[in-house]
Amino acid sequence: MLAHRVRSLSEILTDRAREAGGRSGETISLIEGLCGAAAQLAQRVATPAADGSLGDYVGAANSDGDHQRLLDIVAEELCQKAAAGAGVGPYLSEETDGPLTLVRGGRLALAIDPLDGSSNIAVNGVIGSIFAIFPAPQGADRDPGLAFAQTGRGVIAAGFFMYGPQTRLVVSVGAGVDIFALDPASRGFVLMEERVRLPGGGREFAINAANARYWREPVRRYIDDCLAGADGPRGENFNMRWAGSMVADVYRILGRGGVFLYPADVRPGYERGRLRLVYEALPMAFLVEQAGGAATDGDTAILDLSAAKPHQRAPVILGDADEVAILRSLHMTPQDQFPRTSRLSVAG
Ligand code: AHM
Ligand code: MG
Repeated sequence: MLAHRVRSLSEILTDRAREAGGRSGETISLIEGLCGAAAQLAQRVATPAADGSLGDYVGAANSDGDHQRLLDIVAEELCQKAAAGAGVGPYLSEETDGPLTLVRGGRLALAIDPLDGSSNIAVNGVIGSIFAIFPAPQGADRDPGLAFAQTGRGVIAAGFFMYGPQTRLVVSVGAGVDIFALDPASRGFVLMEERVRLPGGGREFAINAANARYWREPVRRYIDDCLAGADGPRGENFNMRWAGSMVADVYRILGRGGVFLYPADVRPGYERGRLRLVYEALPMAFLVEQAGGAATDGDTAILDLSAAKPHQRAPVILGDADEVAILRSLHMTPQDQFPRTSRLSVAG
């Protein structure tokens, strides 16, 4: 009998890309390059620095006005180097002022949040790197921003690394979602779970409830109904989780369902929520759709959105398709005609 041979990340992704009907070689090389960067980053995160300072601010503000921490800069250098090594043309990162051209004539464009959840660094919480790969359109050498003005339907592949108890990669090249874990000894990523599907029926929501007083009515109503639990219109108890790190929340949702929300609210600057469309919302929406879930900004499917500005924000509601449909229906309801309960809104 033939011994069972473990398939490598590249073999699995090659099969998936064939299934998705896309060109695969360059995309898979880029994902492998990012795996190398993530392995180095994971090692850096796991190693106590002599000065204990990975979460320290280093002064400069990034594109969004957030002050950069040392690990933000380390992550950006590793990711940008990996992208250039894989021949990426247009490159956009949370840490760059705008789109760059790394390699002229590069056929792939990379959008990346090199270090997501940076407020978790100092508390040894889960952090991650989120990426989306697009085709570089014609004229991208002259204007790399063109690559990131496509809607999410242009995404060829997306994924995120999660630096938690284990370092994991959640990735899709357009034919389902697979999860890999980093083996620190070999520095290789081994398959953990293939063709991940949201189980459906999740009864867990993730939202920063400290912002409750700023929420608009649709979100307030949805969360009120969840909080009312078995005594309320939903007739079931809900649980709440908020990791402060989108990678950890989305990872949990891929495993056991539920919804994640970072909605628009009435605070100045939060009219389109907090998360960035191109390198946070689009890749997560791509993964969640590939796993059978849904993602909306309240009106439009996230993957149908395109960015007018590279660092544009988008309200994000993603997870179980049924729950996302309830939230969308609440958003579509004129405020003066609000249904008494969200259950009524589902029923019609
Ligand atoms: P970052 O890229 O600056 O770390 O911001 C994104 C993070 C997400 O991971 C997380 O869901 C959200 O910000 C948390 O925001 P808040 O601190 O408002 O709860
Ligand atoms: Mg981020």
